[in-house]
Amino acid sequence: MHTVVDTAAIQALDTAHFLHPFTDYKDLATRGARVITKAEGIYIWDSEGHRLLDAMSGLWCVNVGYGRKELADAAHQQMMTLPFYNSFFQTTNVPAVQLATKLASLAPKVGDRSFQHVFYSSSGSESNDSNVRMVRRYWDLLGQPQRKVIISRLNAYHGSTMAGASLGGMSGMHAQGDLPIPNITHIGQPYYFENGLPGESADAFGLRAAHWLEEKILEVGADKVAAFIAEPVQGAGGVIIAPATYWPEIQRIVDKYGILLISDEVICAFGRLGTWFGYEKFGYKPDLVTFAKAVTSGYIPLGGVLVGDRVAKVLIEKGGEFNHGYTYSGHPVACAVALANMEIMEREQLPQRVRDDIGPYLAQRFLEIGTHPLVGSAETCGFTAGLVLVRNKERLECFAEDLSVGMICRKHCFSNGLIMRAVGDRMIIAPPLTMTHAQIDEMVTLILRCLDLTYQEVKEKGLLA
Ligand code: PXG
Repeated sequence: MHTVVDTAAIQALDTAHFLHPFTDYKDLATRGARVITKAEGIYIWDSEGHRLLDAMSGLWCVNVGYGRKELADAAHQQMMTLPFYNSFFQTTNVPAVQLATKLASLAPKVGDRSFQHVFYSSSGSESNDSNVRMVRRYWDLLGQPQRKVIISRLNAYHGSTMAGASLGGMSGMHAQGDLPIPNITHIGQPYYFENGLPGESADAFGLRAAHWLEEKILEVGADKVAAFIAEPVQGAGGVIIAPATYWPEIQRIVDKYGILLISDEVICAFGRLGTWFGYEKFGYKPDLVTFAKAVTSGYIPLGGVLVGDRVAKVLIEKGGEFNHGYTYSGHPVACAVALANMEIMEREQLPQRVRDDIGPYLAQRFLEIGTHPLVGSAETCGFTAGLVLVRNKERLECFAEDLSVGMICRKHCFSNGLIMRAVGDRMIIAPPLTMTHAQIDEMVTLILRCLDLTYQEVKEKGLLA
């Protein structure tokens, strides 16, 4: 299907009527938005006919790739059967029940903890708002209403609603929103490249970073802490992968103080790390698991929380109404698409494929990327990866932030048919899990070309050291 679009006309209407998320409106109005018109497999096309390899899966969403007829068919069929009904007043619908059952069967049991229940929303942000509400309800029901404080991490991303942005550790978001809301506090992130001390091993750093949690618990007062929330791998923060020692020590600490552990897997669930869920990869035991994005491969909005037995048991057995929920909680069309998406992932064994085949292959190709003169560190975890642009490779010296070298690199990526995200000077990818080896090679060739072009540009500008 060829889509003909009058780019200038759409751009003018875009500027006139559409306020985009996270956008400098004045700046966008001067250049006009890139109009994306169609997608197939791992590629997207803009209205000028340029094809781009989408190494970000939309925005960490399209794990099964674009153009899956099965997902469209599932939506069509469900819309013709029951396009909507709410699940408030003691009603339910078949796809919502089936999906909750499916997710409960996919989420691995860890130790004595399993996930038998799902609370639905339509996004990651809403799901984390639900987490705040649910965690507080849990402690209230247990007669410990003073346990209100949720500890999170700096540079975490947990969404953009008032609670989501508060849980997140993005200083720019806090500054604009008078955030965080009360009873949310942050510790440092386990980012070895930036926070490791000279001579300190990654493992020693991982333990030190985990101990920040214990220090914060003691500072707040152990009886006031309700939960700790973290992403298995920090996605929007720049694909920050904690050292191996981090998660076991975090688990020891949350167990010691009896606080709930929330694993925000909006990015890491559904095969991204080579497992169905991120906690599985690192072997920790969350009480609540946030999901969204790839649950439908982004084809339709859906989010939610896997509620572990510890929390579900209290909510159910103690009774009383939980005064929280959304019009679209358990939306039948979204759940039907998610079920079809799970079927594709299971049939094509996408998590296993990431673990045993394309993940290791990407890791191998990233070793090569790591040797590039502009790259200070290059790491992968499953099928996501991050690299740091540095002005001096030997001394691992970073560029000044205001030079925005990451944006220079991103500009070259766009011009060369590659979608790669810049988080400061970290360049990151999270491609569809359907990529072939040949497509990984094609992506790596593009990445290397864009790194070369960036290197040349910063060299010419005299920015290297
Ligand atoms: N938690 C995590 C871990 C996320 O990555 C959210 C919650 C919020 O989800 P919603 O559906 O409300 O957007 C996210 C979203 C980026 C980027 O630039 C990442 C996200 C959203 C927007 C941009 O990498 N992640």
